[in-house]
Amino acid sequence: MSNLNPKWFEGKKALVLGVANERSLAWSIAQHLHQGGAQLAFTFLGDSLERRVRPLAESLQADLILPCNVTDDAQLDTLFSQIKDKWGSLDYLIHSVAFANKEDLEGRFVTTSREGFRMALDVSAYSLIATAQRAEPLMEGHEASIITLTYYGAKKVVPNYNIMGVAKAALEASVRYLAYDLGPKKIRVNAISAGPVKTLAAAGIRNFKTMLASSQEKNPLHENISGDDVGALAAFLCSPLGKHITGSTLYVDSGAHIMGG
Ligand code: IMJ
Repeated sequence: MSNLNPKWFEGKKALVLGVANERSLAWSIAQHLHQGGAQLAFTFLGDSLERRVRPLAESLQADLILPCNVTDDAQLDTLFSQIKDKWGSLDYLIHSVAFANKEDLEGRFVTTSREGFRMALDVSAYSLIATAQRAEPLMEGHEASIITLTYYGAKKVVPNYNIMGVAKAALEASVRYLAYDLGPKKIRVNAISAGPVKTLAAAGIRNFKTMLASSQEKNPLHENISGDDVGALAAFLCSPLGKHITGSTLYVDSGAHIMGG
């Protein structure tokens, strides 16, 4: 793994939401921040993810490993009060959380239920607002950076992405409004739109292997991306090199998003 200045994140504190296993994009970002000297906190949802996340977090000497269901305001309050008690401040928030019901990620979008819409938008989009509003008082005066993960299905139709496309569109718009509100406090907010990577979020998706092959064939670089590419961009955005970038959705997709026919 290559990084920027190896000392850029010394004394910086990062909260990482959304590590599920060693393939998670959030994990690649955490590794890059750790390599630059950042101290880390991780969250997990439920016992089975705790068993996966804890050893990973400990391997980077994480200061905090805490439970967090992003749909529960009380759990979010507890999370941020524990961050405040331990660190007193926060420099980076990595939001890499999404969920839609399985039945809403296949078949026809037109059949999406009210509850399926509510669930996908709550977990995948509102959670950025909910975490940003609690991070704000800890980030003030820290040239802080908030990063979330998105996907091209927010912009154009990707078969089966369905309600997640709508949730990611809401997420990308939220990035702009949050960037506007938090800008005066020097808190930057950006989204990374990653090309397809075989993570847990992609497991079980029909024809994902075929999709990876065709995306490689069609993108300008003829290469798929890796988690490490996402970690590198996140490190850039958190570093002083990214100090005037806010409200943006940046693509790490080997140029796939520029293609028309
Ligand atoms: C997900 C669904 C359909 C097509 C997809 C994806 N493509 C890609 C993804 C082409 C790349 C992965 N992705 C970008 C996501 O945001 C996935 C989110 C997701 C995945 C699941 C799977 C298991 C489940 N709910 C989920 N909710 C969100 O039950």
